[in-house]
Amino acid sequence: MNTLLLTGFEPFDGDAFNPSWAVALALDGQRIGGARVVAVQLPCVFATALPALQAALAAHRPRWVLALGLAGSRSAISVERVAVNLVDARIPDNAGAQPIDQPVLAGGPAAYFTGLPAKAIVARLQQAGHRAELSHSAGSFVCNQVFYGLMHALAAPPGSAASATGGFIHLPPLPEQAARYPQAASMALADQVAALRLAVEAVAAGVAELHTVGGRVD
Ligand code: PCA
Repeated sequence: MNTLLLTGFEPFDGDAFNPSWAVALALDGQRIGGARVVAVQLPCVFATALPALQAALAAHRPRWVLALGLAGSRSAISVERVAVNLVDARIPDNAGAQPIDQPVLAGGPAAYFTGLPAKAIVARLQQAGHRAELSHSAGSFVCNQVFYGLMHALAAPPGSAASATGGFIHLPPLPEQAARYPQAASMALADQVAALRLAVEAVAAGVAELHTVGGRVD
């Protein structure tokens, strides 16, 4: 059975929770559609997040990769469409580093698009009653760095098939985090887990991207 690597982050900015790791852990070891889910936690540290991701890719050789992170200002599950080659940290990471105006990868392309069928995932989640939306910016903190590094790692060398399909999904805060993120509506862990199960199912089933004409999915 093919492996789907599901990554989540440790808490950051002095918080005690990160829904991205709670959701990944809840789905760890499950068989969803044709995928066996393996959860791996990534440090919220610029210097070590990508090496940890690379190690997980090498150890598990996944067919699919879904990287998750918290977006404290968002009220909906946000399927990210584009990773940019930019690090511009608003707050220090968990090692106290706060890099400003740096590339993720010197000399790399300006951006990568997700490999996920982003609109199809959003549509499925919305049909199931979840708050879900497309996002065109994963920010410029550790999540975007991991998203960019993931897409770079998965980019097929010329003439060869891509090794895995992957992308990034941001999650809203948990109810326990509501006071910390008053600008967002929180979402219960059970709902986040149910939504991500649907997303995993869609990715593992290889659903085609939706191209709506006149009926935007957002
Ligand atoms: N969210 C942060 C980093 C880790 C996380 O879960 C971000 O959006 O960059």
